[in-house]
Amino acid sequence: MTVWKMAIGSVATALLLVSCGGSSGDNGGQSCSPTGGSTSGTATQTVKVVSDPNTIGKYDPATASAKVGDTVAWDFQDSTGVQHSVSEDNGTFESCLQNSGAKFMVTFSKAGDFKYHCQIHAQMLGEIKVG
Ligand SMILES: [Cu+2]
Repeated sequence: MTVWKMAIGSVATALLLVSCGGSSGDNGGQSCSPTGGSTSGTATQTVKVVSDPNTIGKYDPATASAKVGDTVAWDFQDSTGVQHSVSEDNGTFESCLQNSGAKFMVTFSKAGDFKYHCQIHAQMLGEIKVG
């Protein structure tokens, strides 16, 4: 985590000022800074972020399992032009709103069930079970 904080050092102050904790999705992503992940790396598995006629968007698969040390990539592929985010319920990771074509990768260093959602679509829910 220390390395990541150094990487975003220049925006850390802004992050604190707006307190974008990612817990409730309080804005349109304008002042959101991604945290807890990266945009490049080697993933052990991929979750697609795609459109869905009933829920406006969905994670595919919605539930995935991983081992400690695995890296999960979210591949933003909503061809309808709608933005989505990957926001862990407790703020462990936060992609902020992204357009199709973006990637967000998270390496899980401890076991647990990591539930996440989309900032702007309440019905978009996903979970990574790490064990
Ligand atoms: Cu969404």
